Amino acid sequence: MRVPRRAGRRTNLALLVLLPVAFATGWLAFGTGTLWPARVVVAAHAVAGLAIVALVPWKRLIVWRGLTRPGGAPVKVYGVALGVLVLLSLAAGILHAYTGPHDYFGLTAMQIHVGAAVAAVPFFVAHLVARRQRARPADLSRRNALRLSALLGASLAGYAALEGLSRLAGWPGGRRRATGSYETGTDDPAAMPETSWLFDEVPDLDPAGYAVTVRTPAGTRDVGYPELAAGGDEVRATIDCTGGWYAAQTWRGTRLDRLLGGVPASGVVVVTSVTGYQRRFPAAEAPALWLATHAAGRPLDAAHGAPARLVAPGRRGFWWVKWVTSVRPSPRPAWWQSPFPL
Ligand SMILES: Nc1nc2c(c(=O)[nH]1)N[C@H]1C(S)=C(S)[C@@H](COP(=O)(O)O)O[C@H]1N2
Ligand SMILES: [Mo]
Repeated sequence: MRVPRRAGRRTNLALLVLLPVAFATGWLAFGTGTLWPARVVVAAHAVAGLAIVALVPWKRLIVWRGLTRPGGAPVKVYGVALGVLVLLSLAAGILHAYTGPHDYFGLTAMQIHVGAAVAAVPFFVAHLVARRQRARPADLSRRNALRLSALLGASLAGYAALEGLSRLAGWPGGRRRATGSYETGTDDPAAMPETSWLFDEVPDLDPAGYAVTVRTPAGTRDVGYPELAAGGDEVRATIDCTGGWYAAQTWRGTRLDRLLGGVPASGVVVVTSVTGYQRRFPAAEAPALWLATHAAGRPLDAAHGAPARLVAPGRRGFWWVKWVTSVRPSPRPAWWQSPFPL
């Protein structure tokens, strides 16, 4: 089958917009911890993804035309690699969303989804360079805008149908949270996955010799484990890992404003782990952050941050610094950090 030229160009233009949108909304979803914004961002991500799926039959024809043209072997390889990675990412994303958090070849569907998307980026760039097109006035025509809107409308309807169906039919996807995560280990901390962002290893810390260094304008103080463990501040909060799982626990420990002797008038607090991992928070958030020693009435275990870890309700799991060694102010702004841990 042949694809009419103009339809081909429209398909390519739509993909040129949709692939970066899908990529960006995916990262945005990782940054969103509270439920209503997450619902919107995840829906946008899903709609972009389903619109790409809808274009696959068209793109297949364009790809076929390109591959049967003679010459240009490296360019063809980049293009095919891009196609394979995008299809892999789409498939893994859909599997995660509707069939539950399963492993494939030793990786979670979410890891494959994200990994394939990140790996596709250089091929996307190479493909754009190799198949460079000049912009034409007709690209931004009313007609093209209408067609893209129709495509997005149909994708939104498809997404709504899939969501409705997964709830009605009891598919695993119906149980996932607005962020896309599945419940694992609520009120049973031992059943929570032990998650490290990349390379941190669980340190072996003896509570007897353990203290958290708390620095305030008034001075520096080492707060030992007995004092931390006696903290009576309880909070019910949900840890939600970008890896695709969440768990609600009743955490107990000391609220950060109490630890700091009040809410700092301004500035930033840096919470640092024994491993060197750290996150920065606006100091005004101190009353909404906890240094927890207990979950579900039991001391934390080593993998989950013992002796003390941060509890940051409404923020994704990577903010919940484990094995905290210090809490201190910083002169640099809160946004002065990589949006995701590196
Ligand atoms: N020091 C340190 N803290 C960390 C991490 C880490 O790798 N190192 N991983 C973070 C991530 S990505 C998540 S989801 C949670 C996981 O907590 P858990 O292992 O108790 O489930 O801890 C966070 N705190
Ligand atoms: Mo995580």
